Amino acid sequence: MAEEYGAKNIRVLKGVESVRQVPAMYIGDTGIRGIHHLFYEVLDNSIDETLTGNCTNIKVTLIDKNTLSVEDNGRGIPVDMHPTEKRPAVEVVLTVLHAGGKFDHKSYQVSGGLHGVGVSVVNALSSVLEVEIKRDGKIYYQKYEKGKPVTELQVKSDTNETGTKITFIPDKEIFNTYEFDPEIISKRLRELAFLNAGLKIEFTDEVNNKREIFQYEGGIISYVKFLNKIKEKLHEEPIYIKKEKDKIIIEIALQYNSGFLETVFSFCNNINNVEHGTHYTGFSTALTRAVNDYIKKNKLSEEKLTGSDVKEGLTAIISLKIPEPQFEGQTKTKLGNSEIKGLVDSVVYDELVNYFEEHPSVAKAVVFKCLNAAKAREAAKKARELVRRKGALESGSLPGKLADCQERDPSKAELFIVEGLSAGGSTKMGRVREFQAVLPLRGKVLNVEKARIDKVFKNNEIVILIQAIGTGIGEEFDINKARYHKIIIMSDADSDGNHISTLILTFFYRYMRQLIDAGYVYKAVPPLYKVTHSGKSFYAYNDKELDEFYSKNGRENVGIQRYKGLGEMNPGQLFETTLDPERRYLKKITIEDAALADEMFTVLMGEEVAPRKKFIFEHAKDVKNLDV
Ligand code: 0RA
Repeated sequence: MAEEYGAKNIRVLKGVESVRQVPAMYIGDTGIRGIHHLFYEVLDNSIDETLTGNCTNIKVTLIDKNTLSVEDNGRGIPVDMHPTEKRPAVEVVLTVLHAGGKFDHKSYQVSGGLHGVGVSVVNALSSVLEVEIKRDGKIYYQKYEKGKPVTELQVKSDTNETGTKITFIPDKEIFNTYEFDPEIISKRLRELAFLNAGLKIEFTDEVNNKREIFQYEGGIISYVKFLNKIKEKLHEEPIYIKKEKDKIIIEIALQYNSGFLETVFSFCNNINNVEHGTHYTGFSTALTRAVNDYIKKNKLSEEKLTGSDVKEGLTAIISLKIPEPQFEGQTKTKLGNSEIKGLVDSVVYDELVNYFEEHPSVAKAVVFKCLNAAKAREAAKKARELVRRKGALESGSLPGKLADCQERDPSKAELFIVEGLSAGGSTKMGRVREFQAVLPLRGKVLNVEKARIDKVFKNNEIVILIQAIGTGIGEEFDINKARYHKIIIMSDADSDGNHISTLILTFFYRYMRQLIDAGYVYKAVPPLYKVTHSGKSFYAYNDKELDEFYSKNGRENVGIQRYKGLGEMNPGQLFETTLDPERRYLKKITIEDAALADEMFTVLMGEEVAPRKKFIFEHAKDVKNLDV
């Protein structure tokens, strides 16, 4: 008996050690992504209880910057003795890699990619993990450190509830970043609430004293409405499709808006498939065929629409549940199951043909919109050829306005996009020429909202920007040709500055989104004040920093210089505060930041009056500096 116990323990230790030796193999990396991966992993288990109809409520609490807890009201991890392991089942689940079989209770697997590695991996990579289980009338508790139990499974008290609560701290010996980001957590929770209609998710952020509750009875229909909230819709209600076949559940919601952008998110088993996959391809072919058939049948045009024509202004969520998904691609989230393409294609085609028959006014509005897109496509092709003939999109030819750096390795090179020629001048003088390039842009660039892609290509400042970045655009876009891996937007905190940075972000969001996805786009954060006190001076980057200074030193004999614009700083100051990698603040632009810029743009520059007023009202603080 003793020997058996020993052998089993060695197996556990080996498991824990191998995870701790090569953590990246299990969770991708050991930075900010890695610790959030731990969170996703724990959360996946609770979501799985939801998928099997056993859980209605999930509570996530950020207890301090390093400590997160996830609680569900599911069945609770089993606590009975494992027949062969001779330990409580929960201990097996939490210590044995891929516990598998009976204890791998997942109905819709997420393995195959980086997901689904199991909670034992989270345990191995946490300095502390505590589990609390409500089951069989009792509350059980056990504590682990670095994947090893440090207490027995103990009964704490009685209860008539069921559920599991896991609290963990990522191990500082493993991770080089270990602070959770409430925005990343919140985004994922909202997404999961949309994807699982009715599920209630509460997020309590005790660090910032905030609470959010996500619950959407409409599920992905609500998601589409949310994404189209401030857009002008072509039809009031999203089109909704739901079909189940051979344990595969297909759920799709779509709605057109009057814009030009495709916003289609694909999911499989609640995982966002950023590179899409066979479900998206099936959907895309079905949509194209259904629209083309409708045009032909009703003799509306001779034109044959392409896949991109029918996706202009389309907002859609594709969400599939598949028992055994295969994931591939760079991000290991591209759905690969080949049988899914045909299945989704036939379901979507049948449903859309019916829908168009029953809703002729919607069908006509969609067809009209798609035919317009086809015309624009032809125009864009001509415009792009014109630009190419000018040599602008070819690599090798660089714009004269660009003060390039000497560094040729893109991962070490930075590009500062600076508003206005005078700030551009100081930046050129203050920069480190070895690896920092400067591109000054003139005042107002162009209104990307009203301009279709053909107009965008004709704008000189935009062409220069594309040239400098080096990736090309549209079908020719190639992220590997990016000349800089840090593209830093530097603008004043006034109305013109905000305008130009919103505009550039909107442009990136719509036409070069991969730059944002790759994490190449940043915003420089120049200081707001220079504070001088007792012969020393320092910079305050926001009002909070200034207040903190006041509360330590009082307000007597303090000199304050408020910077209104970058132009007020001399090249030396600009270097110290905004350019020097050792001292500057940079904000990495996420896709959400860019989407917000796009939203601002749509509302502030677009034509719809009512949402514009509403938006300005709701975001009065954020937009006070924009000229409207
Ligand atoms: C194994 C088996 C069963 C449930 C679970 C694990 C389970 C794990 C986690 C992790 C977080 N929350 C969870 N909830 C449940 C099935 C139990 C049964 O059949 O009663």
